[in-house]
Amino acid sequence: MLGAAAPLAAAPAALAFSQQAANPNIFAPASLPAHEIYRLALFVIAVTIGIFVVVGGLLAFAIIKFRRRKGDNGREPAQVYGSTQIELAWTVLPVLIVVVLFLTTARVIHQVEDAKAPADAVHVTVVGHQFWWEFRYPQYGVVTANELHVPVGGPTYLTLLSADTDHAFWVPQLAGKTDLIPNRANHTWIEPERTGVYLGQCALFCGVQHAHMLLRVSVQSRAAFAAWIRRQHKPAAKDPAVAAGRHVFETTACVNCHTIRGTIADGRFGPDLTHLMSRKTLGAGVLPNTPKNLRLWIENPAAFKPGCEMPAMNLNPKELDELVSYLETLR
Ligand code: HEC
Ligand SMILES: [Cu+2]
Repeated sequence: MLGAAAPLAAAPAALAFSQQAANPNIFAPASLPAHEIYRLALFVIAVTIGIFVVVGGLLAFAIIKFRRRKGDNGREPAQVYGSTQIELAWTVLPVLIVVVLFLTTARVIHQVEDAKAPADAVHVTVVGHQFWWEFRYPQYGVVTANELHVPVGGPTYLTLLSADTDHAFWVPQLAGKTDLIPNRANHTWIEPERTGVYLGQCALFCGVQHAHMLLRVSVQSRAAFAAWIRRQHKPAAKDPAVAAGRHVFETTACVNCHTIRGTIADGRFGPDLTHLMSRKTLGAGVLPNTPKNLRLWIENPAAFKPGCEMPAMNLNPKELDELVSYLETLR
């Protein structure tokens, strides 16, 4: 009963929450490759609108000019065959249009795909999981989940891997879509020009909870990004006041799936929880990260993400309270 009622109770909060960041918009680029893709899209749309107007105009002209009128004798009109000029025109023109579209597209693909990372670029390894995102910063020894932080005004290079099946990384305002494929490393990059939160989504069907595999990218000032990295780099908080909750965590299967740096928990199947409280969301964007939601999530993750890869651990209410108090200290 409780499990079934939980998503309903959580719905209004989740709704208000999704409004905190602007909806992803392919027509509002805020980063380098997204700008190039946007310009190319406008060009292609302009060309195709031109084709539509010419073809539609000729069609309308023919329909109106040669419509049946009163007093027509009802016979078929004279049939005209084989105008070399017209046939040449409607063969050569489309070929030229296709060549132009091909060349402009190839140029943008080359610009995006073959850009070399400058020495000062931030590197992030993105690992797609059913149904969440792992972000590793090898330069800084930082690992987080679902909420990517990057500096404004400089390039961040992303290496895209998958732990299970195919996923796709897509934050429309920052860059085009790039697939994450098992046993293969794909690459993309972003160079955002405005601070803010940009939303994205796994864009390749990867299983039942594919639609709950949201991406949040926080583009921060250089100083704010450096401060975030410093905080994330610290080992997990060790507050003696919540030792009981920590004990519950360390003696439950949580440790096989989750890492909390500085404890025995070093699982990599689920998100790194070392700085869980620095994240605004739980479960790749299904819930705002509040103590109440955290408790509901641990009690029964499937109430919010049916089919997700975290089991309900059947803890009693006391253990749940202690556990949540402990997790709340992981800032
Ligand atoms: C079988 C592996 C497994 C076990 C055991 C497990 N988890 Fe998870 N956990 C996951 C996975 C996978 C996710 C990601 C779910 C998703 O978003 O689809 C997750 C997500 C979470 C999250 C949300 C993190 C975030 O940033 O969104 C929290 C908090 C969490 N688990 C806590 C716990 C606690 C506490 C326990 C022990 C009571 C536990 N987990 C046991 C696999 C596990
Ligand atoms: Cu996915």
